[in-house]
Amino acid sequence: MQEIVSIYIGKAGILLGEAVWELYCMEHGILINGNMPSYESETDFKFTNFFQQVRPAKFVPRALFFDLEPTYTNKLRNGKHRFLFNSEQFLTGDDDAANNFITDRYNSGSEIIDSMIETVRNFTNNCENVEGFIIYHSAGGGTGYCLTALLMERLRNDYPKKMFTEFSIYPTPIISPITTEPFNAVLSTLTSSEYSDCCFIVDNEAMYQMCCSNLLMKNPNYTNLNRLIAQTVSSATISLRLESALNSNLKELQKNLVPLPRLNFPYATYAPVVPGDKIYDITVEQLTKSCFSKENQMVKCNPEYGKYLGCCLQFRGNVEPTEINLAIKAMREENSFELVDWCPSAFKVGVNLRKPSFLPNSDLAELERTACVLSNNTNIGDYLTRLNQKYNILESKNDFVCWFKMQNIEFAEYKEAYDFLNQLISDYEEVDLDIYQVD
Ligand SMILES: Nc1nc2c(ncn2[C@@H]2O[C@H](COP(=O)(O)OP(=O)(O)OP(=O)(O)O)[C@@H](O)[C@H]2O)c(=O)[nH]1
Ligand SMILES: [Mg+2]
Repeated sequence: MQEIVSIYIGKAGILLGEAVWELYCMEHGILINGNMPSYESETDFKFTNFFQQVRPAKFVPRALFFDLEPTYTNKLRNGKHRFLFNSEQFLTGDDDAANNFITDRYNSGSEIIDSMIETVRNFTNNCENVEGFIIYHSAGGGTGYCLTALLMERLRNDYPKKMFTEFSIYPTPIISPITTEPFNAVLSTLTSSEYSDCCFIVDNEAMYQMCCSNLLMKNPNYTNLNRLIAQTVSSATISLRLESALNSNLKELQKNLVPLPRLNFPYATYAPVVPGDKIYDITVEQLTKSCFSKENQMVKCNPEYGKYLGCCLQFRGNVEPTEINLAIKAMREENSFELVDWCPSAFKVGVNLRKPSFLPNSDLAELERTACVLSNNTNIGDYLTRLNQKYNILESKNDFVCWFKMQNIEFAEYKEAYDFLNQLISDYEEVDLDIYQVD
């Protein structure tokens, strides 16, 4: 058994975690108290890499929740999933970093970090052979950025052979008015490059627009966003939780998506995103096409540009392999996607025949088949350039810079992260132009 431990940090991480585990439980026939009524008839027990079996038909998520303050962990512990988790899976301080990286790092974060490491250690001691960690957090939040950075630095050191995957939620002023978030997001990108094998960017702006345009919501809230992200995360991880010929573990996922270690920022596209009240049937060809359309991307990047360094198309539900072959052939004939020349095997396809599950009162139409593309495409450079521009606008506003400059060391760190971001953008550009040099 190769266990995968999920870690949720800060408010966004924890609230997303709640939506993700609600969906995982439904998918594996586990009730909100951890009991599995269909235990006797279950045939595929691979999911126990995500759920610890504590009694024959009772399961506990392999998940940990960390925050500097207790509001959101308390919400989860006292909410409808209170019997799903144990108290050892939560650790909080009693502070809030108010989106301030420096306060976090040097005060509350450094106080709690040793206890976090001990919590992870105790948890992994109950596992046979942990394959790796999946870490969920916001890149813009003080805790989401800083505590994650501290934790990853320490875990990388303590678990050098394990895989580290992230789902990192990037900020947008449309839903969060906190002006310093692009600073934290730039820093977070550097941390992900240093410590993560594979960091999926989740852009809140793209998620918000998907809720408005595809799901016809007027004012989507975080619950709506999280439920949509959870659906995508579930498709991205289904091959890890059930027997699968494609991406059956974190190592293979990373190998398929990150052929060059520095360029480790893939994103996901999920389809179809259509409202729950719609009666909808979709052909495999339409489904495949929607998986490569801008409207369904978790990060807005122009799909007409860019080359794939890696691309995994994962179908779920009632899908025939012959239909898939025809759909891919049609796409190839349209010449609508381009792979980097040096990696012609970068396009992979997987199918999981189980019908996809949907959360109760799902915003999404409950369909017989869905698909998800995980891709590392040079067009992520568009998004990183926009992040860079946000950083520049912020930097040009003197108020913040004065404040940061007073803290010499920290400003140097911001500068290093900013330079790194520019390098990353130009690396992706060079791959696109086929002039990238591997060092
Ligand atoms: N998708 C999603 N984004 C969220 C959610 N909550 C907050 N965010 C985003 O996360 C960023 C703020 O980070 P939080 O996670 O709220 O804060 P934190 O990590 O707890 O850090 P502190 O500032 O120290 O409290 C902003 O960009 C928010 O838009 C959520 O439930 N879902
Ligand atoms: Mg917080």
